[in-house]
Amino acid sequence: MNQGAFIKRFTFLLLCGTILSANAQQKPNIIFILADDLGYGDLSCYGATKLHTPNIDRLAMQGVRFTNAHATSATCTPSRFAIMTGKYPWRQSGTDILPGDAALIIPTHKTTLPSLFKKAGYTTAMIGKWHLGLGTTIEKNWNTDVRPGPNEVGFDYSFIFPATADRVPAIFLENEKVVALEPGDTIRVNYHKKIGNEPTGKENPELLKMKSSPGQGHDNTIINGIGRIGFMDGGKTARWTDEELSFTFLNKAKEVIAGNKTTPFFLYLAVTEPHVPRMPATIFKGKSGLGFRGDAILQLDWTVGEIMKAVEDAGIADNTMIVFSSDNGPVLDDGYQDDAVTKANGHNPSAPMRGGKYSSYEAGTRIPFIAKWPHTIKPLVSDALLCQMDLMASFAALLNIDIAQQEDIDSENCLDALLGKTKQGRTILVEQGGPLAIIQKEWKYITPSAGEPYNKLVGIETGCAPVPQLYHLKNDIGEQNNLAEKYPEKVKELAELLDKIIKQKK
Ligand code: NG6
Ligand code: CA
Repeated sequence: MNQGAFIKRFTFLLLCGTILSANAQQKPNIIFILADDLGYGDLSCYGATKLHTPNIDRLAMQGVRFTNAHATSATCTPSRFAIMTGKYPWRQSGTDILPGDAALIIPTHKTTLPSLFKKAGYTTAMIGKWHLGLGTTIEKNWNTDVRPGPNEVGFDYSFIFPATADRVPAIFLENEKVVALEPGDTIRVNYHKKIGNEPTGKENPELLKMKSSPGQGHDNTIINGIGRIGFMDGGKTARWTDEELSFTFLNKAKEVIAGNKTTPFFLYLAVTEPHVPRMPATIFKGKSGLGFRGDAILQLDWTVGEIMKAVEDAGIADNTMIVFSSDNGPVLDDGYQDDAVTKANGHNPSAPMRGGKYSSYEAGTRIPFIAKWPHTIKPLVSDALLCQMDLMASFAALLNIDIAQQEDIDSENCLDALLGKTKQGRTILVEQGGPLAIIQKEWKYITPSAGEPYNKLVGIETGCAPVPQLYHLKNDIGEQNNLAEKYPEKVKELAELLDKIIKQKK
C-alpha cells in the first residue's frame, strides 16, 4: 500500500471508529435498580454509621448522589405505578398497595417507561418485584400464561414475582409462565378465605420460623416457614425459598447484562430488600449485628456490587448508566418479629427526617437516589428536587423522543439534573403518604386530615393532623416547626396550588 492509500484507509478506519463510538454513546445501556423500603438513612453514603454499604457508596462516589429525590408515594404500588407511567398515581383509582391476585393497573395502550426504550430500539427487561397487578381479573388461571403483565407494557423479557415477598402467590413468573410448575399441581390463590388444607400462621404458629407481629396479619398460608398475606394452594415445586430470592434475581440480571453486550438495553431490576419478610441468604445472616433487616441491606449492597462487576466484565461499564433508588421510605416493624426494632442499636433508617414508610413527612418519599455514568456524569452531590416519575420524560429527552406533547403526564424532563449538569430540578412536587402534601422549592405544606397522627402498629408518624402544616424544609428538614400560623398566606398559596394540580386533567 502506498502512503496515500494508507492515509486514506487510516482516516476511513478512524472515522468508522468515531462513528461507532458516537453511536454507542448515543445509546447508553440503562440499569435501574430499585430497592424496596430502603430508607434515606440506611446507607453509609447517606450518613448511616451502624451499617456499611461500600458498593452503593462506590456508586455514589462515582456518580451524582441526590439529597432531595423522591418517590411519588410512601408505599410500593403507587410509587412503582408512577415510575412506569410518568403519572401521579393518585390520579387513577385502584393504585394503592395491591393484593397478590390483583389485575394489571397499568394501561397497555399508553407509553410507559419501558415502551419508550423499545421505541428507541432497546431491548427491555424487568426482573424482580412487580406489584402492579397481572391479568385482567382477580380470578385468574396461574397455570397457563398470565397476561397482561410486564410483557404487555413494554418489557421484552420479564422474570418477576407478582406482588410482595409477604404476599401469595410465592412463585416466579418468567415471561408470563410460572417457573417450575408441575403439570397438574394447580395453583389457587384467594385473599378472602382459606383454600386447600395447608397450615396457616394463625392455626399452626408452631410451624413458623419467624413469627408475625401482633395485629399485623401475615398469618395466612405458611410458605418456607413464614406466614404470608393471602391463601395459596398447589404449585408446590414452584414456590420460592426466601433465602434464594436475591440470588435468583441477581443471576437473571447477570444473564441480561451478559446477553446484551453489543445492543442497547434497559434493565429494571426491582430487588426485594429490605422489605419483609427479611430472610437473607445464610451467608448474610448475622452479618450486620442489626438483625435480619440490616443483613438484608448488606445483601442488597453486595448485589449492587455484583451488578457493577457484571457490567465491567461485559466491557460495557463506560456506556452504562446505573441508577439506584428505593420505592418508598423505611419501616422497622412491618409485620414480622424479626428483631429490626430490638436490634436497631440506634440505627435510624429515616435519619435525618421525620416519618417513614406510609407517612407524609419527608422520610416517606425522600429516598436514596444515585446515578452513575462514567465520563458523562461527574461525581457530585446534588440537592436538585427530583422525582422518580421524572425518569420517563428525562429518558425520553436522552433518547430524543418527544413525549411531552403526546402524553398527559406529570413527568418532567430533569435530564440535566439527572446528569449532574445543573442542580435545578423540578420546582413543585406532590407527595403522597397519608394526606397529600406539596413541596414548592423550600416550602412544604401538608393538607389537614382527620386520620391518626401515629401508626402504632409500625411505629411511624403518619403526617395526619387536623390543622394545616407548613414547614421550611431548607431550615427544618426534620419538620419540627409548623409555621402554618405564622405564614397563613403561604399556606393559602400552596393549598391552592395543590388543588389546581389535583384538578388538572391528565
Ligand atoms: C401492608 C403490610 C406490610 C407490607 C405493605 C406493602 C399489613 C398489616 N401490612 O399492608 O407488611 O406488605 O402492605 O409494602 O398487612 S409495599 O412496600 O409493597 O408497599
Ligand atoms: Ca416498598
